[in-house]
Amino acid sequence: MIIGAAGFVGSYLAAELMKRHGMEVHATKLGGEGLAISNAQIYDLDILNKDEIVTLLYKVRPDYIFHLAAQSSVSVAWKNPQLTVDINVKGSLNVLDAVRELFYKPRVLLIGSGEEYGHIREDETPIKEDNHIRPGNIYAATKACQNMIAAIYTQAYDMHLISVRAFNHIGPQQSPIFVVSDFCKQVAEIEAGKKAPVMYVGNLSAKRDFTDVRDVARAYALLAQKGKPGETYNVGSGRSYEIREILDLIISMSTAEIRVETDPNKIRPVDVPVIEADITKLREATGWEPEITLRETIWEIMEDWREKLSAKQEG
Ligand code: A2R
Repeated sequence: MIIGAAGFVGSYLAAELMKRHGMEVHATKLGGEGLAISNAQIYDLDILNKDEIVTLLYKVRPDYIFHLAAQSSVSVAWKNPQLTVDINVKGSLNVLDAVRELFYKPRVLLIGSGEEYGHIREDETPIKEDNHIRPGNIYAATKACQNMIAAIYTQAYDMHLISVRAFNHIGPQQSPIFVVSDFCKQVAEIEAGKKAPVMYVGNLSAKRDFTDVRDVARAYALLAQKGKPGETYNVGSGRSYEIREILDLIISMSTAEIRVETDPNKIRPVDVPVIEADITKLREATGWEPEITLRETIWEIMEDWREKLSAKQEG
């Protein structure tokens, strides 16, 4: 069962579980959201309502639960901390309490974030799971809280809860509020003549660890099966790139003449200089390695935006 499957990761994870692992997938979405996954059962579920979760779990009786439902935006978390705490802490606790009431013990994968580490010092890079966490925003604090509750519940109630800390993931269909999708969308708009040939960028010197969403989905499927309950695993590529390098790569994939300008709105007040995951623990537990290169992913994201824009023009 995938809880919160209407977001970016959900349909990639569903495809991975069905195709590579032969699993029967049941997926949930919020009432107002649209979601179609072929061969999967879809249910409406609001994780703020624990009784709804209990009823659904008794009906489906999943062996594995992937809990993706979240308020996943750092900027929305600043604007609406109450909602973020409700969904990410109370909602996750509802899921865990519902699982605790079951008569059997499914394996549950809880998705946290590399953001939990907060300001990473240079000597802590690449960062390991047992490093100090110093969450620097409300989103990060809620995910750190989810992680702590999972560790406590695993011990106290002998539950099979596995936590991950996911680093930046990218791929076709991601919202353009995230940097790579934003840059690719801007290039596609310039190519389509919908925008002046100027790219607006934020801080280009930050280094981040990017992984293709399909590689991330593969890691989640493996960790749900092979991860150790009560443990936390980083999911990233283990390598960081400067945003400037990514920008150059994206621009090199276009024949358009593009000028680059800084947009002060895209500069964050505090930005961590380098975020890079140590993925030794994930490798050792599952044998996972990233398979899709940054260049391949970026090319697909560009093509996806080009198609979307030309479909719009034709329509
Ligand atoms: O906020 P919306 O309308 O996009 O819906 C999100 C949904 N969601 C909920 N589901 C059930 N009950 C709720 N009360 C509730 N509130 C929000 O969870 C969205 O469809 C889904 C999460 O998807 P994304 O925000 O696209 O996250 P993504 O990229 O799929 O990442 C999955 C996980 C999240 O835990 C992130 O925090 C983490 O990976 O990085």
